This record gives sequence, C-alpha cells and structure tokens, in this order.
Amino acid sequence: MLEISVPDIGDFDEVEVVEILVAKGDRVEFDDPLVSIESDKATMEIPSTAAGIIADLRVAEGDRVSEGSVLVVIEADEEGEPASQRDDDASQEEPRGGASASTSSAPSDPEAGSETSAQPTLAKPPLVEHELSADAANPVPDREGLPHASPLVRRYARELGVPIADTPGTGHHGRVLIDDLKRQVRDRFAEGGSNTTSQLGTGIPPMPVVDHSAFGTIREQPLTRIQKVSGPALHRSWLTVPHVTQHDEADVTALEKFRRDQREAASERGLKLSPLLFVMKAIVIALEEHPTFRASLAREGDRLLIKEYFHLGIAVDTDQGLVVPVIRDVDRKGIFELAAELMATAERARARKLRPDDLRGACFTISSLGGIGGTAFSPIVNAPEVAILGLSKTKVAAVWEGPSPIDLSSPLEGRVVETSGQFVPRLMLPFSLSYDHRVIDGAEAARFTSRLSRLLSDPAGLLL
Ligand code: CAO
Repeated sequence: MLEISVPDIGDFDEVEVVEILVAKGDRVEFDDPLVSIESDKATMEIPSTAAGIIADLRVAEGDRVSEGSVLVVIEADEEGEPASQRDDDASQEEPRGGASASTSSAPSDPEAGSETSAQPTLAKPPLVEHELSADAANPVPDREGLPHASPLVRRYARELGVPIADTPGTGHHGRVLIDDLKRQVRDRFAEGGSNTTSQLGTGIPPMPVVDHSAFGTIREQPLTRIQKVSGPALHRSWLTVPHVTQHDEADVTALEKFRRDQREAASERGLKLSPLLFVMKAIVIALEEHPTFRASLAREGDRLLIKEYFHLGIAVDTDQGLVVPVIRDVDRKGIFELAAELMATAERARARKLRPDDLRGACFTISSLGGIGGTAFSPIVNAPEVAILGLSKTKVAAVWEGPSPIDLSSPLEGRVVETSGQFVPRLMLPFSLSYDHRVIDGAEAARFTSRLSRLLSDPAGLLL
C-alpha cells in the first residue's frame, strides 16, 4: 500500500480540498490527478505518484490540508516502473515528495528501501496549477448536471457571465479549468456582434431578429471596412465610458472677421482657413491649462496618464466612413502650417492613403460638423482619450449687450427694468464637449468650455 500525500506546495498551508477526482476502487495511472486543492491564488491538481487501485480516500471535499497530509492510499501495481526511471531524489525527500510507503514493512533505512524492487515508483509528476484572480472564501458546492469544475472556477464563470454548461472542459474527465473560461470569453469576443454583450452577462437582452422583408422590399449594403473597424470601437466606448456632454457657445464675431481678413493671404498659398484651425489652437491652450482633458485612465483605474504633448485627432468624413487622423504638435505650429496639414491629411484620408501611424497618439479629438449644419450634438469620446469636442455650425444670434434687463437684486421677484442695453447680431459658434465622467467632473468641464469660449471670442489673445 502506498500513501499519496500533499507534496511541497510552496508557502501555502491549510488549503482546501475542493474536489476529489477519484473514487475507491478506481484504477489510476502515474500522473493522473487525484484531488484538486485550492489556495487563494491558485487551484492545483495533485497527481498520483504511482499506478494502481485506489484503496482508500483519506480526505473529503472541504477538508483543509497542508504539505504531508495523506490524501489517498493506493494499492500500487506489483510491477513498478524500472528503478532506472524513478526519480530518486523524490524518494529520498520523503515525505516532502508526496508519497510514502505506509506498510510497516516500509524500510526506514534508505538503503533497504532501494533494494525493494516492487516498490512503486515515487517519481514526482508536476503539479498542474491554474492561476486565479478571485479568492477562495466562499466555495460553491458542485451542482448536478453541470460539467466538473471547482467552486472557484464556477464563481469565476459567474463573474464573467460565462455559462459553465456551454464551456468545453479540457481538464481531467472534461473538467472546466480557468483557461477554458478564458478561451470561451476570447472566442465570444472574436465572434463579435451584439449578442456578445448579452452572453457575457451585461444583462443587455439580445436584439430581436426581425424579417424586414416581410414589410416590403429591402436591399443589403455591406458595411465598409472602416465601419467594421470603427463600429466596435465606438460601441466599446459608448458602453464603457460614462459620457456627459456639456454644451456651450462662443462669440466668434471678431474671430470670423479676422479669418475673412486672412482669407486672401491664405488662398495665395493655396490654403483654406477653416474656423476649425482656430479652434485647434484654442483647444491647445485649454488643454495646457486643464491637463486632465489630455489624460487617459490607467488600465488599473487608479491613476491618470497625462500626456505632455498636444496631438489632436480630427474626425474626417469619408465615403467609406469616419476616420480620425492625428495632427501632431499642434502647439508648435502656426495657423497656415496647420491649414496645410489639415487639408493634406483630410485628402489622404479620403483617398484611403492614411498609414496606421497617422491614426495613433492623439490626446484629444475634435469632430467638426460646422461645415454641414446642426446646432449641437453629443460626440462619443474617442477612448482611451477622455474628452472630445464637437463643433456645430456658426450662426447669427441676437445677443443682449449692456446691463441685464432683469433686476437680479431680488432674484425671486426678478422684474424687467429699463436699461441702456440692446440686442445685437453676433456670430455664435455652438460646441459640445463630451467627457469621461470617471476622470472629469462637471464643474471642471464647465470651466473648460467657458475658457474655450473666452479664447475663441478674442482672436488677438488666441494667436499672440
Ligand atoms: N460654422 C460655419 N461654417 C463652417 C464651420 C462652422 N463651424 N466649420 C467649417 N465651416 C465652413 C468652412 O469654412 C468651409 O467654408 P468655405 O467652403 O466657404 O471655405 C465649409 O464650411 C466646409 O468646411 P470643411 O468641412 O470642408 O472644412 P473644415 O476645415 O471645417 O473641416 C474636416 C475639415 C476634415 C473636419 C471636415 O471636412 C469633415 O470631414 N468634417 C466631418 C467630421 C465628422 O464627420 N464628424 C462626425 C463625427 S461623429 O459621427
């Protein structure tokens, strides 16, 4: 008879037996897993150090064991492996090595032991260890009808929202291991599609499948390559970033006059001076003053990674879909230089000639729909950036100039009073700042947009 005990398992003590993988009378081969134990960091399968029949089980699920605790007794095969194939070091290290002869005839003298040719092999098969991220505090009992899996694996599956019954197990007797869960999650993501999120346990019900042709003629139009790439990125940002959008506007009357005055000089150089260029310069100043707007949240979620460069992503509308090339070092470039670069970049984007590097490294993005129309919109943050500015179309608005016509000294009774003020026509640029509320507070966002508004209403201050 041979006792198989817990081998050296490092610093762990009193670890829990979470699964017995064999029954009395079972035949096992060398290296077959016998029991599964679980620490707060890993599950480990303790393998058999001999071939034979299980004569006795010395532990039950839930027991706590340490190095040297006897797990099972094996009636080892008469024909042990040839001595030459044994791991002699392991036998000499008994009981540390995990198995010991339990009969009273077991030689206490190491030399005598080596003479026992029928002594079962004492080679130490490797422990199979699976790293875990969860703790083992509350194991869940096995459930009938489900594939074998340790309580910790089951709990990990629940956290991920992976149905364990659908997870092919690659462990002994089809046991589901942590690696199987990870593979399942990877496969589901690779499948893509809206069903993914519901299968991963976000609680979002899958979209119903509707036969639209039942209501009239339809035609199919495949998504472009760009849409196939940008769609999941937008979806991810929409689902993972808590968005807030702050709307504001800037009086760009003076800026527009300045821009028109410069138009000729620009066209002589073959350039167009779009309002977007001035917004880019203003954004750089606002970003210098508000570093969190050019940050990304570290993966661990415990700190910000603040970028000390001023590369801006600019959303460009192409016939294939939306792309966001990056204009680098906007802080170091003048308006004409930026105009040339923006035109060239938009052209390359529309000719599908952008390189992967052109699309990387922004710390903030601007999306301008000003050339098209609209009064406001809520852009989606280009994560992992934390803020994006949407520009709408400049409009002429009646703006009150002069003292307020409402007497604010008694706000509850605010009354209209005679003042010397008047409505004047001004050019107003509406803009919308969407931001990641995990990183930016509403008050900070309002300060940012107010600053941007002031910068845009003072072209001299902006460009000097
Ligand atoms: N208000 C009024 N007019 C504006 C304006 C604004 N805010 N912004 C631009 N314009 C004017 C320009 O001055 C230009 O006028 P002229 O033809 O008289 O010179 C005209 O509108 C067209 O401008 P544009 O759009 O070609 O150029 P731009 O520099 O303003 O923008 C670019 C360049 C690449 C950003 C833009 O072409 C583009 O693709 N915008 C779409 C971005 C997009 O799709 N965003 C949505 C993201 S969310 O899905």
